[in-house]
Amino acid sequence: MSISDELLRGALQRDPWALGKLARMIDDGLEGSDEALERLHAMGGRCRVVGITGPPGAGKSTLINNLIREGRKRDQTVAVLAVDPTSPYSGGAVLGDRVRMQEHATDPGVYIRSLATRGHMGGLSRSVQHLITLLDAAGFDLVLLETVGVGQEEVEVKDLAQTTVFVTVPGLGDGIQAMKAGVLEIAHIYLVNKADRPMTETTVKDLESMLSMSEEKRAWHPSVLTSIATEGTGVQEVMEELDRHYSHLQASGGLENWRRSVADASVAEAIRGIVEESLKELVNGDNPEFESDIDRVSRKEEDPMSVARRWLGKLDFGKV
Ligand SMILES: Nc1nc2c(ncn2[C@@H]2O[C@H](COP(=O)(O)OP(=O)(O)O)[C@@H](O)[C@H]2O)c(=O)[nH]1
Ligand SMILES: [Mg+2]
Repeated sequence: MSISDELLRGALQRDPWALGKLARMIDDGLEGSDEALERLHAMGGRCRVVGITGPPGAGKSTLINNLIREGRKRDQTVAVLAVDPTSPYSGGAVLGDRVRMQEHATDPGVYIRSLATRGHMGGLSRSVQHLITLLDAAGFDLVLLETVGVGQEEVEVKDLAQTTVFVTVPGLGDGIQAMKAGVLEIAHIYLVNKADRPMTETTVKDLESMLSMSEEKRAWHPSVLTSIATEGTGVQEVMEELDRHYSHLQASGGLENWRRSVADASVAEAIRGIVEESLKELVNGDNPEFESDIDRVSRKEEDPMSVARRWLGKLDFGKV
């Protein structure tokens, strides 16, 4: 099966079924996906991408549910990509969560997709890049990326966002541990959710002093906000801070830098994909010359690096 114009048209009209199907086809690298991505790439360039990251249970999905509502109030179309195995969108959470999300299930201005952390042909980051290209072309104003923020792949995914919100809860614990581990050095907004719990003020102060200790002189000073996502308290302020950061990006040239760094990552990812494809063909291809080189390496007559270099010179990447 190849990607049809009809499917592409459906996706561009934000039909959830068409979006889901096209996303899967692109993910599987089906015939026509390169061409589809080429067309989609040219159509986009306007959407805002916001990363929501933080430890499991901090309230990211609940916050996102509220941000969707705020976005819709402002007449924005909103898409959510949840890279979180415990995300309620995937049905992995308690019933109550899923019911809450139902609120947006029939709204044509909202699209929610859950991504497993494994099983993407070219890795998670490439899948998310392609999905953002698709959602951007389809005219979504706001794309919210939910990640738990652990592991290299997720850090790469986080870098696809223009603004990152780090969600934590009172009492430090996991959140600060994650930051100490260096996984989450740079968020633009820090949010202490579950502010209905004790220790909220202490946590805010701790975060603020941690941020002020960071030696680097940055043009953007991250603020620490609080929220009670289950009640919708503080969500408006998060939305306003998101706007403030976006204006800052526009004024400081940060948006251009972001576009360039995403382009950089996408091209690198695409090159990696092409090389991997060629390699797969070679290894599966029963190529006697390749097999004999493998034999030579196994007999220690030649080293792997020299053989690899020779083959890289020989491969016809243009064919992939
Ligand atoms: N007390 C309280 N519970 C909250 C708040 N926000 C979310 N929760 C609850 O915390 C749990 C985890 O929330 P969820 O949004 O799934 O967290 P995620 O794993 O970060 O996406 C759920 O049971 C929510 O109802 C809050 O502000 N206060
Ligand atoms: Mg979640």
